[in-house]
Amino acid sequence: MNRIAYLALGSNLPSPYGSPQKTLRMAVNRLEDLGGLTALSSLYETDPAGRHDQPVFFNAVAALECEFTPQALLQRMLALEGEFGRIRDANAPKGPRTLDLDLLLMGDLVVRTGGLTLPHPALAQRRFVLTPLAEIAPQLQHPILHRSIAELLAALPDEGENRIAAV
Ligand code: PH2
Ligand code: MG
Ligand code: MG
Repeated sequence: MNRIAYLALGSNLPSPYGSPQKTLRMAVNRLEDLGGLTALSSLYETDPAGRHDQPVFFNAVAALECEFTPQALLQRMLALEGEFGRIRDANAPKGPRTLDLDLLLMGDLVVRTGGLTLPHPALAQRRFVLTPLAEIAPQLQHPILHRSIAELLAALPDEGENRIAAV
């Protein structure tokens, strides 16, 4: 059965494919090998959240219609991150990265396993995710919070770590 998966893309370091902006465009091309791209947000320039001593981020959200289980899709996303030069530093969990691909939502699936939590646990707190997601799917319902993406974005406190601009 096909489902729509919503994926967050982020980059704040150049990858073998070039600048963060070029990296995200190339990553979207590669995502199209995994399913049908049904929507893509604008690209946003965003202040780093969580750790401030790092370059600005570029973020976007894509909707991908695919047949994979969430675990199988996540495996492919992690392989793509590696292909784009992502090095995981256990000591810097919120540090700079060439490419970050996060699985946000997949239909109304709720999953809690060691390697995967759906919906993404930080989804409702992150302006750099909710803004692009609200651009392509404002009425999408969060299957646990039972709020739409537009409602979650409107409920975010307007303080700190919040500068976000479409580029
Ligand atoms: N990702 C993080 C930590 N902080 N800040 C912004 N603006 N955008 C991100 O994608 C981001 C972040 C860890 O995944
Ligand atoms: Mg992330
Ligand atoms: Mg990630």
